[in-house]
Amino acid sequence: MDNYLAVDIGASSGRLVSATLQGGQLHLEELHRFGNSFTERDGHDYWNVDDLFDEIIKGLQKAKQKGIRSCTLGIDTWAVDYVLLDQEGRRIHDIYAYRDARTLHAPEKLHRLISREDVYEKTGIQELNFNTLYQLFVHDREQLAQADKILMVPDYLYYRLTGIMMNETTNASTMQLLNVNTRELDEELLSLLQLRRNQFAELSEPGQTLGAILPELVQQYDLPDCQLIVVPTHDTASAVAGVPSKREESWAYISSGTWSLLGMERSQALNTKAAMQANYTNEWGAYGTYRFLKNIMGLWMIQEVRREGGSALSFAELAQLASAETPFASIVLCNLPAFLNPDSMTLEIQRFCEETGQPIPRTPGSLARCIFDSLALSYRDALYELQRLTDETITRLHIVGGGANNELLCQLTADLLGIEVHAGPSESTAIGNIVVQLISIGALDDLQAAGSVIAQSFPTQLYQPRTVGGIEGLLDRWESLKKQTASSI
Ligand code: ADP
Ligand code: LRH
Repeated sequence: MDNYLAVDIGASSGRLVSATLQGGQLHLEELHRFGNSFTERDGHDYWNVDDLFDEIIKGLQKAKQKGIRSCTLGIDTWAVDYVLLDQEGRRIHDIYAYRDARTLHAPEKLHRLISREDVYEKTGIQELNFNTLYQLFVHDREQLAQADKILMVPDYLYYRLTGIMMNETTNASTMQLLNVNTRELDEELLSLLQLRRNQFAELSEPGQTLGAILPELVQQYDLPDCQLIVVPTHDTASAVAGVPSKREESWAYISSGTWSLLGMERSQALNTKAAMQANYTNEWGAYGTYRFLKNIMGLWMIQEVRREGGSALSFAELAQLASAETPFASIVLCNLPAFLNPDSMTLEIQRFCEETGQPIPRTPGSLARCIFDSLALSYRDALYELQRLTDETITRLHIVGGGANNELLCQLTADLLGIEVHAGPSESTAIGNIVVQLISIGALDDLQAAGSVIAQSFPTQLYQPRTVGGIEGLLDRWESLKKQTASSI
């Protein structure tokens, strides 16, 4: 039987999943799971990519122990973070985590040299201060000049396994350096960063076959023989390829994990001024698609509150406690920069509630409730903006990713947005990674066929919208909070 392996590493956890396709049904098995987080050192936040590489090796060893002797393999991770390599392919710095504060004011500085409008027209990518463009802009100039190659994190993991360098397009688009018209790195933006085109590798599209795992690694660690296939290496691109939609009706998605990414799949970029003002982005997807979406602060907020509480309660328990709380007692504007990487998320939420004259949530249940209510209100704004900007009426909302397990948040979303929510699969990212491998080897025709197979293989949970009591008053409170506080990420 043919085996397809996916390495999917999000900002909060990673996993290695194996899949088989039999009789039009996709079967998944999780072989290995591990935590992921950044750590602070000397005032900066860094990822530990060596640990991540070791976890991939452990996962591959488990695959071999399970009897998988040969397979295809794809890797996806979160976006925007990068690795500088010298001529020998060695890393020349530690890998900054995108929440590191060094880029807080980078956009203002860069936009003294080129306007925000021009960058958006070229790239279609929303301004987030942690985009690679801004990270490279504030990176040590000498180190940048020394860099022989600049790879994104998943490109680097592919390189460590195969010895082959590439810049995969879905993740490369989040650099905010790709030009939507030429579909290449933009020369003007490169020269603003004092970079040369040859400091990046060739762009590779999802679906290409890259090569085998290096024989010395196979031998040293006793790994299966794997052919690495280029998948959508940006986790959100894989998550959307993993949505169980036949892609016929007008559907939108929320990829619900550390971030909530709410948007639509489109065949063209929509880089108008209105889209820019609403901070919508056009990230590249597999097979020429674009993800027109918005970043919403997402479950990062509950991850941090849980961590600060000593992780005594599971996410399921926190959602359970939240269900028993009074709805909408306190709400916060999730996309405020204050919530991006605060010293304490709990204190930051409490401070916002105090300053806006709302009850201060003090228990795990009331903090969780405040987060879920506020996320659902943010989704409501984003969905209305999405319909306005695309001039489409959305009839179906898919929620995929770990957040699809959160019944309270899924129901709140259906209720506040007044739309049918189809929740699941929670492993859509690994699934999207795998279906691109299947398309690549010819076992599936295209994303549409993949959507049908996913829908048949992974039943979703349906949430019908219900009436929300006192909605007018709630929306008035929400609007007045927005008027009080202008800036958002
Ligand atoms: P990422 O890929 O960004 O690391 P995931 O897609 O793995 O994120 O989603 C992780 C999130 O899913 C957790 O932060 C948690 O909020 C949510 N989650 C996972 N399982 C459950 C559950 N059983 N109940 C409620 N929430 C859950
Ligand atoms: C989600 C994600 C998102 C990016 C952010 C950096 O994991 O990749 O799409 O905006 O992390």
